[in-house]
Amino acid sequence: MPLHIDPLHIDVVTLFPQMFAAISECGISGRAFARGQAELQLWNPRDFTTDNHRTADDRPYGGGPGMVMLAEPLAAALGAARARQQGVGVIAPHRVYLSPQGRTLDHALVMELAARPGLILLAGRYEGVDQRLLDEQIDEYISIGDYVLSGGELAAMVVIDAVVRQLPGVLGDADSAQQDSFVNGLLDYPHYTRPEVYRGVSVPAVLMGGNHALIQRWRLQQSLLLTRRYRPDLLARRSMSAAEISLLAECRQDDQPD
Ligand code: 9D3
Repeated sequence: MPLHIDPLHIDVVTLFPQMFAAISECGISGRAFARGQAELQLWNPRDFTTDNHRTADDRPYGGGPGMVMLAEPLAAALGAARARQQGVGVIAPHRVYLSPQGRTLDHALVMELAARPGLILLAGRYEGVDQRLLDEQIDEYISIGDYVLSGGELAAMVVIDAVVRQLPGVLGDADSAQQDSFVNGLLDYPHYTRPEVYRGVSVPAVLMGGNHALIQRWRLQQSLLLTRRYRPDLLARRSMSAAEISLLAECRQDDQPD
């Protein structure tokens, strides 16, 4: 076992650095940052303004609603982030702008990001960012789905949470990332814990029997049935083994999970 693995270096440029306490101080990602498996640095473009009002945005040329983030404070903040990464040995950090126009985040993209030595994430506010800054400084645009957020921060946190849990050593053997749903291309099976009977509803008998081969078979069958019902698109993108086909065929109509 290696004594220490290079941390993933993450820098975020944001007008709301306080929001990132949600991932830096809590849960699995919080523990990964505390252990030094990943490193998070936050840069506020307002700290790189030069006027008395610390102006970070202005009205759009051509008119229209809302405000646009100024290129210069963002360029200065991104430059500080890049210099910081180069100082820890990341020669060319991957620069991401969180944007509704971006490539939609999925497991494959999460794994691509987790394999990089360093990430710089730019979270926008208002209507967006001056296009010249994006053209000059950004490698990839990423969206987290087709709905409107108030800014890029929550999207950046989604990306960071999903990426950090894939880093080697972040999850214990028990809930290894290999067992996560979407790794095998299926939805998760249902889970049960005490009590054995809750409001008159029993835990499925197979889970109480202690036959681990049978339990494994039941769980895979539940995953297949749930995926067929709720996410047939996932099944279509994935090849099926003979064993899986027969597990699905076993309960064509009845015995379906909710
Ligand atoms: C409602 C305003 N929109 C049309 C005029 C443009 C718009 C600007 C800024 C829409 C959203 C945002 C803020 N969103 C993000 O920064 C964002 C986002 C999102 O809204 N949905 C999904 N993924 C992402 S990543 C960044």
